[in-house]
Amino acid sequence: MPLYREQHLQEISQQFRIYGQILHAEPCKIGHINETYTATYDQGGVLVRYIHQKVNQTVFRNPEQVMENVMRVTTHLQRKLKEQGTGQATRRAITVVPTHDGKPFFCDGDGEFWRTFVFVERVQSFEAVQTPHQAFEAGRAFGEFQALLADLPGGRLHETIPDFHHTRKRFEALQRAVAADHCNRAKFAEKDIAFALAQEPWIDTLLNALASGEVPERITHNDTKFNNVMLDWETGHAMCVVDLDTVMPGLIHYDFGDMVRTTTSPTLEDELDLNQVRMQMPMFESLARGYVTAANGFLTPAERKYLAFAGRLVTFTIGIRFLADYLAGDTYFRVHRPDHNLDRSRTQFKLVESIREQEEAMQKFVDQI
Ligand code: GN1
Ligand code: MG
Repeated sequence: MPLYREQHLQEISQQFRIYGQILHAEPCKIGHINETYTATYDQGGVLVRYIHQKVNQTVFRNPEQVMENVMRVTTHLQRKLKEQGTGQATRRAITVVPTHDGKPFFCDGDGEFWRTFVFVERVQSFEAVQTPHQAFEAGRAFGEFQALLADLPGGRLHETIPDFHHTRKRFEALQRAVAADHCNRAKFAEKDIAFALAQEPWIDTLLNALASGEVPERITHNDTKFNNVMLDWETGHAMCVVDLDTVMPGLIHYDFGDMVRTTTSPTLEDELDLNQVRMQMPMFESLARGYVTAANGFLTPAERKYLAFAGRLVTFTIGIRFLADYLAGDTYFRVHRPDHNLDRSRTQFKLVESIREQEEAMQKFVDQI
C-alpha cells in the first residue's frame, strides 16, 4: 500500500473505539466492490487485528441505511447466539466496532464512508470449493443465518440495492447496454449476448412465484458467494458468514442459487478454460443437504420445489450483470485484466448450461432430503 494510504488509514483508525496503537495495515484483495484492509494493533503488548473497510458509494447509494441493517442484523445474531449458549460469539457473527461517538461508521473529509469490524481469527475463506464437506458447511452456514434472522424484530430491512436480484430488470439493463454499446465491445460478445437473450422465456419464474404468493419474502443474505463463508482452520466448520451489506428482504432462492453458482464448479468464477466449468453433483448434494437441514424449520414445499432451478437463475442473473458491465466499460465490478467481465460472464453461462442438463436430477435429490 502506498505510504500516503497507510497514513490515511492511521487517521481513520483513530476514529473508532479501538484501544492501542496501529502497527500496520494491508489491503485485502477479496471482493469486487468495497476496499478492505486488515490492520494490526498493539493492545497492551498483544497483537489484535481489525478490519477497516471503505464502502463503495457508487454501488451502495445509502451507506447509512446499509449500516442500520448491519447493526440490526449483527446485534440480533449476537444476542441469539449468546442465548443459545454458543461460545465465541465474536467468531460466530461479525461485530461492528463503533466510533468514539457511538456511530457504526465514520465519514472522512473526502466524503468517504468507513466502518470497522472485529477481525475473526483462525478462520479462512476460499475462492473455490475443495471438498464436498466444504459445500455442506456453506449450505449449513447460510441456512442457519436465514433461520436466525427469521424472527428479527422491527420493521422491514432497507433494500440497500433495490431490485438486486430482479432478473427481469437485470435483463432489461443488459438489453440497454447492448443497444448503447458504449465501448464498441458488443462485436466481441455476439455469441454471449445471443445466448443471454435467448434465455428470456424462463427468467420471470421466481418473480411470478413471489407475485402470486407461492413463495414468501424472507430476510436473506443475497451475496452467498463461497468466499463469504469463514471456515475454522482446524475443524473446517463454518464459523460465520461475512459481507452483510446486501442482507435485506429477498427470496431464499437467491441465497441458495448463489451457493450453487459458487460451490459446485471446481473452477473460479473467471475460469478461462470453459471445459473445466461444470456443476458437480457430489458438491451439489452436500450443499443441498447442509442447507436444507439447517433451513428445514421454515422452508415450505413451494420453496423447496425451486431450489435446483435457483442455481440456474442466479448464475444466469450474475452472468448477465457481468456481461452488461463488460459492455458498459467495467464501471461496476472491479476488473484485474482486459475482458475480465466478459470472461466472468462466459464462465457463468457455461455453468448455466451444465446446471440445466442436470437440473432434474438435482431437484430429485432435494426432494428426498
Ligand atoms: C460482488 O464484492 P463481492 O465479490 O462480495 C457483487 C455480487 C456478485 C459478486 C460476483 C454488491 O460481490 O452481487 O455476485 O460480486 N456484490 C454486489 O462475484 O454487487
Ligand atoms: Mg459482496
